[in-house]
This record gives sequence, C-alpha cells and structure tokens, in this order.
Amino acid sequence: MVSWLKGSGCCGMAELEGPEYGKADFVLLDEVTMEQFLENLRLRFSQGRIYTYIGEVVVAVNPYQTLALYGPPMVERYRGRELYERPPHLFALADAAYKAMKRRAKDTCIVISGESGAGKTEASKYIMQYIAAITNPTQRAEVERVKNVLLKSNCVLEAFGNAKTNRNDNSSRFGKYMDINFDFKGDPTGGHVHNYLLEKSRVLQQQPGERNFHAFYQLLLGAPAALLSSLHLCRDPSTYCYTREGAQGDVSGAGEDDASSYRAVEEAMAVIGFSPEEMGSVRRILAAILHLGNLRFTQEEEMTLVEDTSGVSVLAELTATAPDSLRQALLTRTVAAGAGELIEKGHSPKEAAYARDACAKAIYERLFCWIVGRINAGIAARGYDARVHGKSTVIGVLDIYGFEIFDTNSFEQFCINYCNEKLQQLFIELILRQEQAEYQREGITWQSIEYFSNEPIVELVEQPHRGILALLDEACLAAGTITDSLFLASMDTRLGHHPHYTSRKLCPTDKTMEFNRDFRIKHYAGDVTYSVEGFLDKNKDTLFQDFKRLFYNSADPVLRAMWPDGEQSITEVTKRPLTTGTLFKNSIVALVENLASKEPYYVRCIKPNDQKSPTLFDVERCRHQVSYLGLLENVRVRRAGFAYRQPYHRFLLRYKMTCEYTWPNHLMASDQEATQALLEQHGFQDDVAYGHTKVFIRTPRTLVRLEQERAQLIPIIVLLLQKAWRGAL
Ligand code: AD9
Ligand code: MG
Repeated sequence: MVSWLKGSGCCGMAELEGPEYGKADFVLLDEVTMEQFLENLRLRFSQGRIYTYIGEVVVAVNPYQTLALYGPPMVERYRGRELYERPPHLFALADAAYKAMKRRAKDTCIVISGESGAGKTEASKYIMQYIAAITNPTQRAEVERVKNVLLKSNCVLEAFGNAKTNRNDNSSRFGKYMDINFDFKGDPTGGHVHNYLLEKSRVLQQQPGERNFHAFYQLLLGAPAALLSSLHLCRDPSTYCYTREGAQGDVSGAGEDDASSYRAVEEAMAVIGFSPEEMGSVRRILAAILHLGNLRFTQEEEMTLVEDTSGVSVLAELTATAPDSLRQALLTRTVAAGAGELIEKGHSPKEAAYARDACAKAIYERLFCWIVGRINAGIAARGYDARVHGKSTVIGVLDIYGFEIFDTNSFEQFCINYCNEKLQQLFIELILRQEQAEYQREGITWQSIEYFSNEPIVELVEQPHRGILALLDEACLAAGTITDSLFLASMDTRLGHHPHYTSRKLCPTDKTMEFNRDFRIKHYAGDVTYSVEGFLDKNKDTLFQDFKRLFYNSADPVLRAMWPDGEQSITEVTKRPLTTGTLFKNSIVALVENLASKEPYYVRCIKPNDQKSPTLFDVERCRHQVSYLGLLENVRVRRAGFAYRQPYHRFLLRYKMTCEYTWPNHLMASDQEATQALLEQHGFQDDVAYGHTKVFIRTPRTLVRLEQERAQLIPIIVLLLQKAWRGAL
C-alpha cells in the first residue's frame, strides 16, 4: 500500500518536485529565462539525469560516460508506460512513438538533432535497440532476421560513413533517415535507409588530427596479411596519401579498435546479405582508392605521364579495367567538338591530379550509395502483402547533422545549415500543429501563438531563380570564365537588399569578413560567415565521362553497377547533370515532406563541453545550443497553451488525496466530474480546461501547488496507514 502511494503509477512525476532534482519538464520552470533553463540542465546533468522534457520533446545532454540507463530492466520500466509515468528517457519517447503507431495506426517519426558530438547517433541506436527489445514477443523467425539486419546496418553504415573528427571520434559524415516498417501486430517487417550528402571531400583530405572514413583504416589494420598482399597494400596507413593525415600522432592509436571493427563489419555485412564476392569487390574498391591517391603525374616535353606505371597496372587489376583505357582516362578527356565529332584533350599534370581526386571522391560516394542500396535490399520488407497482413505502418528515425559554425565555413556548412533551417521551420510548424490537433481532438478552444518564422532565410537559399542556390547554378552554367568571386558579386547585386544577407562589399566596415571572399547569412541559429571559395567547383562536381565509361566497362559487377551513367557516349551527354546544391535541396524538400506527413517526436541533443568530459558543464557552449535549437521558444509555445495535460484517471490517481471528494475513491459519475470537483475545491477552475479525455492545466504554478499539497499529505497518509496496519496486526 505504501509503495503504491509513493509510486502512484507516476514515478516520473515525482521528479517534478524537489529542487534537488531539478525540473523533469522545462515547462515547470518558475520563469522561462535562459538562466533558469541552463541551471536546470546543469543540475540534472550533474546528477546523471541527462534527459529532460519540454512537453513531449526530449532534451538530452551527452553524458560522456557509460550510464546504466539502457539495459533490459530499463526496457521493462518503460515498456507500455505513458510519457510522464517514469523519469524522462529516450525509451519513453520511443514507446510513445511506438504506441501511437500501433494503437492509432499512425506513421510516426523521431527527429534527432544537435551539433556534432551531441549524441544523436547514440540516441538513434538506443531508440532502435528499445524498439527491437519490445517487439516480436512470439519470436517469429523472419521478424528476428529483420531486427538483426536493422541493428547490424548501423555498424556497416558507420564504417563507411563515419570518421574521427576533432569534435567526435565517431562522427557521422552523412545524414541518415531510417524507416522501420511494422505489421499490424506491431512487429518490424523491414526498413529503408535514406542517406544525405556524404562529406566525400574527406576521402582526399582531412584537418590535422582528423581521419578519413573508418573503412580505410579497418581494412589496412584488420585484414589478414594474405588479403592485404592480394590488394597490393601494406599495413601502414601513412603509406597512402589519403590516409596519411589520419595516421599521425595519437590518431593511429585506434589501430586495435580498427582491427576488431573490421571483423565486426565483415560479420555484419554477411548477416545483412552481402555475398562473399560483393565483399571482395568492396575491399578491392577501397584498395583502388588508396592506390589512386598515390598516383603522381609529371610532364615530359608536351606529354603528361604517370610517374609510377606499376600503380596503373595495380589499379587496373583492382578495378578490373584495361590498363590502357585506365591510363587514357587518367591523362586525357574526350570532348565533343561539334557536329558529332570527338576530340581527345590531354591533361596538364595539375589537371590530371584534379581529375584523379574527383575520381576518388566519386568512387567512394558511389560505393557508399551502393552499400546503402545493398543494405536496403537486405532489410526490404519481404513477402509482406497489405491485403493479407493489414496496413503496414512506419516509424522513421532521423539522425542528421546539426547546425555548424566553424572558423571557416564552406559549401558543406552552407548545405548543412540550410537543411537545419528547413528542419527548424518544420519543428516549429509541427509543434504548433500538434498542439492545435490535440486541442481540437479534445474539444478545447485554441488561441494561435506568435512565433519566429525563419521562412525568409529558407527563401533566401532556395527560392527559384532568385535564391542563393539558383544563382550558384546560374554561375555554374555560365562559360568557364566565371569564378567564385564573380558569383559573390552577382549575389551582392541580386541579394544585397535581403535582410538576412550581407557581405564585406555591402558592409565595408565589418572587418570580420574578407572582400571578394566572404558572405554572411543571418541564420535563425546565429550569423554564419561563409567563404565562397570552392562553391562553384563543389556545386558542379565535375567528373569526366571518360571515368564513368571506364568503370561502366569494368569486369567487376559491383563496380560496373555503380556507373549506369557510364553507358552514354560523350555526344549523348548534352544535358548537364543536376548540381550538388540542387540535388541536396531536392532531397531535403522530399525529406521535409515525408516528415510532415508523419506524427513527429523530437530529441534535441546537447553537447555539454568540448573536452568530452563527463563532469564539465560549459555554460556558454550550452547557452549557444539552447538558443539555436530554439528550446526556450519551444517552452514558451508549450506554456502559451496549456503547459500540462493528463488523462483524468491518471490525474486522479496522483492527486486524489488532496480532496475530500476524491479520497480514497470518488463516487461521482465520471473521472472528469471528480477532477472538476478537485480542482474547484482548490480554486483552480480558471486555470484549467476539460477535454474529452484529459484535463488541461494552463500554468505550471497550479501543478506545482498541487504537487506541494500532495507532498505535504503523503507523510501523514503513510503514518495513518502504518497505524492502521499495526492495529490490524
Ligand atoms: V556527429 O554529428 O555524427 O559528429 P553525434 O552523432 O551527435 O555527432 P554521437 O552519437 O556519435 O554524436 O556521440 C558522440 C560520443 O559521445 C559517442 O561516441 C559516445 O562516446 C558519447 N555519447 C553520446 N551519447 C551517449 C550516451 N547516451 N551515453 C554514453 C554517449 N555516451
Ligand atoms: Mg552521428
């Protein structure tokens, strides 16, 4: 009896009280100020309470330590529970998304955001792990297979898409959206991964202290000696230009991890369904990229030559291409000379080096996309017939790069930040829409809320014909003479009036920007100065048709499958391929449409410090993140309507002891009437609204007062119960 009273089925709510625990939900702050928000976050972080709600949004602080928060007992604690019944947790959110999907046959999605190293990928894995743990109670073999493949896919995606950066040892260098399909019983039947903008420039170059993608080191340090020798590789990553930086200093200390990861990835690939031949091709392609990076070009008389010809034969062997064709693709390019005529144009050594690098990036990107496609084939829902099995529902999990402001920001940051603008826009819209939908469902009048709209910033980037991406495409289409700085000049002329755009020319006194190089966008998350250098090149992303044709003609079926566009001849390649910026924009627009069609759940991750310390709470770093994630605004939106809501029976379960009409049990016709009587006795009638199934409380203060009353009564009730017990004994 005592434990029933203490628990009241609402352990999470217990955290709403004591100042020593901090507030489990930010809507309960006395005042919505940045200082109070940060203090609450700090207090909870210092106690290992890394999760806090804003209504149904989970704010998660990276603990940088292993916490006993995710094992089977925790899964059991959250299974089937309502959000507020237990302390805030990712599992509670995953359960809420799962329940909505199962009970109401709603497609749901979980959007995880935050900056690099904030814990997005870890969160996405815990969510998947939870869903895997609570499904398939009858152990159906096919469902187990799907779950296994879904979980294993992370390991493979991380090997090829993650790298060590200065911010995160396992940084995802691509955006990931994974759909998990469920049958009418709520068991996973399959899934699909969408990947976004892999940071392929990393193949060529890394910042000091950073590494190339894990897969290269895993191969070099983990493959058996005989295999390495068949790939003409040696163990030492510093032998290869593309992995040399990553082999410096303490970075190479990751060797043992790489070797064991190599085995784990091989095993995961086999489970997913990669054939031994396919895995062989993947290894050869990785090796080919490393060899390609070591090719050097010289000039003799008028001719450009490859310095070390043995490199070409090794490459030809690994890519299953003819050595002569390979040499030709490296040293020349075919151009259409009009009237269907083709001429061969020799590269200078510099051009050949550029083409080599473009080729290496393209091979890796296509390899990555092929692997994602192969994973998708492995997790595709098999034998699922909606007519027989009922409608399939989906939970989507989005783990995508957060807002980035570096010392130097380039085209990649521009794309990533545009993506974040779009997601933020969606976040505000959906949070408001969701609130509105709930009020409507419950028959409660809703007043609309003023909020900051970042629409003008989104338009600045994506508007057809006038936005930055359109001007960039225009510059890329222009004849060869146009340069990055001319593109900047055209933006200055056409966008100079825009309130969110500026540059040094438009604001000559601002010495934080360089003439002819920088422009600045006033993002919702803060001002970001972009260097225009490389914008044209990265957007055009030219790869000569000669390489595409070469690989299309490869005898290796995997490599060949990656280059379907290599079939076209030069004269046919008249239509320019879409640019990187436009492709990215299209994929993000589609993503946003997809998310908007689902019921969203949000995880907002915060990185407490840059030292990966489990104890340090860097207030300034956190302030910045809270601000650009729009968390205060989120709290305000939540409080502007009704800060708190609860089904009647749960509300009574918790507060019935505070009212004579409801304690120990009410005798009224409905829980709603009893709730009404309770709240009126306290004089709270003007601060509440009664929905069809839930009571809505406008201000947190009312709830706090109820909580205080309850806290005062509990010891008295416990004492009375103990007395009664003793009497009974
Ligand atoms: V990036 O944008 O991909 O660079 P993420 O994905 O936000 O970044 P990630 O999930 O990779 O960050 O977390 C970074 C590191 O923080 C992990 O490798 C863990 O060492 C650590 N981390 C994150 N979340 C947790 C957690 N819940 N428990 C323990 C954690 N450690
Ligand atoms: Mg990540």
